[in-house]
Amino acid sequence: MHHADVTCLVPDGVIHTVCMQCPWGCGLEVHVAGGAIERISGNKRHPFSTGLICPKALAAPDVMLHPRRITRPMRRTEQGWQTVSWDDAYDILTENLTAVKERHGPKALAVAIGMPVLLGGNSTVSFLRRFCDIYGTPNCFSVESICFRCQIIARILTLGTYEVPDVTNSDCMLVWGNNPDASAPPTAKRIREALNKGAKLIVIDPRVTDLAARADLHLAVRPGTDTALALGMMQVLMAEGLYDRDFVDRWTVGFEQLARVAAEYTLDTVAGLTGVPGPAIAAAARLFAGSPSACIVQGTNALDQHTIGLQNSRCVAILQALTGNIDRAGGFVSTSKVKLNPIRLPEMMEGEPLGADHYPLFNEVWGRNFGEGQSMLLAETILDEKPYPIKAMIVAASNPVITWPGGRKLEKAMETLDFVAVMDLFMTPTADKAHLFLPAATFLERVELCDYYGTLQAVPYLSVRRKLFQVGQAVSDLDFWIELGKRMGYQEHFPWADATEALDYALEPSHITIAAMEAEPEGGRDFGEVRLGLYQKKGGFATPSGKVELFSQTLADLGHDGVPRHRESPELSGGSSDHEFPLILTTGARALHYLHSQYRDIDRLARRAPQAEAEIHPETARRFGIEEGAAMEIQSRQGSITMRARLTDSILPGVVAVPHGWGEASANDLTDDYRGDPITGYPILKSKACRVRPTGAASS
Ligand SMILES: Nc1nc2c(c(=O)[nH]1)N[C@H]1C(S)=C(S)[C@@H](COP(=O)(O)OP(=O)(O)OC[C@H]3O[C@@H](n4cnc5c(=O)[nH]c(N)nc54)[C@H](O)[C@@H]3O)O[C@H]1N2
Ligand SMILES: Nc1nc2c(c(=O)[nH]1)N[C@H]1C(S)=C(S)[C@@H](COP(=O)(O)OP(=O)(O)OC[C@H]3O[C@@H](n4cnc5c(=O)[nH]c(N)nc54)[C@H](O)[C@@H]3O)O[C@H]1N2
Ligand code: SF4
Ligand SMILES: [Mo]
Repeated sequence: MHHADVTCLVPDGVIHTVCMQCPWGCGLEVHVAGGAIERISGNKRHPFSTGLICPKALAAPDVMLHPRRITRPMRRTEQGWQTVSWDDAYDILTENLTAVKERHGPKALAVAIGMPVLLGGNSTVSFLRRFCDIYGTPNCFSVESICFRCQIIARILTLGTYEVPDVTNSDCMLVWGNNPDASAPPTAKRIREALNKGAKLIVIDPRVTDLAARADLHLAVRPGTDTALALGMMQVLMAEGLYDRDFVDRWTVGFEQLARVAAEYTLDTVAGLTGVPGPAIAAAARLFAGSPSACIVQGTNALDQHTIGLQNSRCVAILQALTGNIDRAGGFVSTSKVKLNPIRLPEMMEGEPLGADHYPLFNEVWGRNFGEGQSMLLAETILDEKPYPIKAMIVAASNPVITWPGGRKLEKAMETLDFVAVMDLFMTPTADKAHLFLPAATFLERVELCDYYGTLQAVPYLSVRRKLFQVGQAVSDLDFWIELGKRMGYQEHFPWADATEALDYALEPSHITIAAMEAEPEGGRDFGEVRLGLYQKKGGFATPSGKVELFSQTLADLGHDGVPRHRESPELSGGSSDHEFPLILTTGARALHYLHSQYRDIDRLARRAPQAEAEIHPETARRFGIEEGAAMEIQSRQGSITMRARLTDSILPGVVAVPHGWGEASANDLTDDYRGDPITGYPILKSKACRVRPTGAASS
């Protein structure tokens, strides 16, 4: 890419926009001088991020202007990649999509999206799905098959809505399977502010994270045993009468069933399962229940990617309810949502997505349809052509060959497809499988409506992402899907000239326009409210029973545990009793400077952590002859990779933590698309069996 291809679209000055270098959407100030970015700073007036900025955001111009960035469409030919015009690219797309639909029906098109599309906000995703609805395919997939959706479903099943922790006002925070200093800086900032005001902190994590080191209590749990730990805490609350009896009596169903199960989880039993000493479990239960307000700050995938993924998250919601910390300041709260015109046209789509039969709750809970297939079925379906053929795929903003468990299988499956288009900034291992490459705009080159702060934290705020630059012929994801709709002949349903017009249509019921938002001095505006005491006002919860469901009839009717129970990961039987694969593998703990497979070639980020490192306790390392800094082979039942060993006593002995997103040593070569959680079909990425040996050592 040549810098001559960069056009600045805004006057010199300070422009407010929303970061997308990771999922949190912090408010940024971009200082533009002489048509270029002079510097970027945090927007102090953005109520979600309050001025925070992290190294990834500072590197945004490096991504935008990266020499390896691709900013023109390309088609694959026998001679290699060849640049084509957008007109040609749309012709190739419409020709292939039309042919696939004629030959195999609309379901034969799969669309897979990653985080950067999800972060376009609900409206960007909805416009993309509107395209799929009209085309007729239900087969939309996203990273939510492995991330976040699981806990949303669990909270809805338990509380009727997705509620979030009100960290700012909390007296006690339980940070569970979450290292926000790496993965969620705005949350880390809020937690530290609450600590400085005197709040208590409990951390449940097999590693001593920075917050764990500061915590009043750190429970170093054996991966995959969190439900047992939670039941142990519940058992203490019940035995000692520490739960909120009034709330439980008036507003919950299933207490007796829960109590019967919890009674089985005595401190001795739980200590045996989890490795956490009984007194620490009791102390955590007492501290959590004894605080005037308390909230659980759950990570967005560490508790989900297990056989008991959904049940782990059910436990989180149940502990909130048992202590009465629902719709209450400092507990769990929800915010009102901005009113948008409906964008989806589900009545036009044909049938249900892959997985709707086996994982009905992943598809829909009580009429609330999530509109996604279970991604872990995709590779298998393509390869086996069962229950029907999938023949074309569009990948937008995702690098599943590296980031999805079973990515190599998907890579093979993609090679068999009639047509693959990938929209990205760079030539990734996934884009390398495409017939057509579509150049995407970075977040500095696109208009979007960021309406998710209420779902991430209790901040009812709307922000607009601004288009500051045009780089080459890069197009924003939203603009692409609108234009593709028109080219496919769906003008009637895509009447908008561009993203701004489409978003203005979406915003109509709220009487807000993108232009009005852009004119706001702080780059966005408040809407609605944090809804405290909602269940009292409404006289109940949005569940079938109208109460918090400690026992879930919906789960029981589908043959699952109505009350959560510990279920061992199929690969681990009682911890380290497996002689062949004696260690526990957890993958994907976040590193501040990277986002999944991204930024490895952004110098200012990569030099902070130039090499992939797997964490292992010195005692465990000694047992297997592993030395600090040496190359170590990690083998699971599915595969093996080699990674440098980092010896640290801040990880539980017997556990190996492998980061994901590294192309040369992909954690997902150790995982597969086995759908470990019977409720959601989530894969197991955090409680697998493995073994290690120094590289070069003879195979055992
Ligand atoms: N810098 C950066 N930020 C990111 C991302 C990134 O790639 N880079 N990714 C973003 C995305 S999409 C997501 S989903 C989030 C993920 O965010 P989180 O899911 O919150 O992931 P982490 O913050 O790494 O915290 C996970 C913690 O869980 C611990 N853990 C592992 N297994 C278990 C277990 O079985 N039980 C318990 N209790 N703890 C366990 C790990 O040791 C780790 O400290 O981060 C987001 N933010
Ligand atoms: N083993 C293991 N695997 C994991 C995890 C784990 O914990 N362990 N975590 C999982 C989780 S939680 C998630 S969310 C997934 C993430 O999986 P992905 O979403 O596949 O993650 P990324 O590597 O960030 O891929 C994003 C791609 O989009 C491109 N891109 C960036 N901005 C834009 C844009 O604006 N438009 C378009 N079209 N492209 C853009 C980037 O160049 C990059 O290639 O990874 C999962 N993989
Ligand atoms: S934490 Fe950093 S990368 Fe993530 S949105 Fe905020 S500033 Fe951007
Ligand atoms: Mo994620």
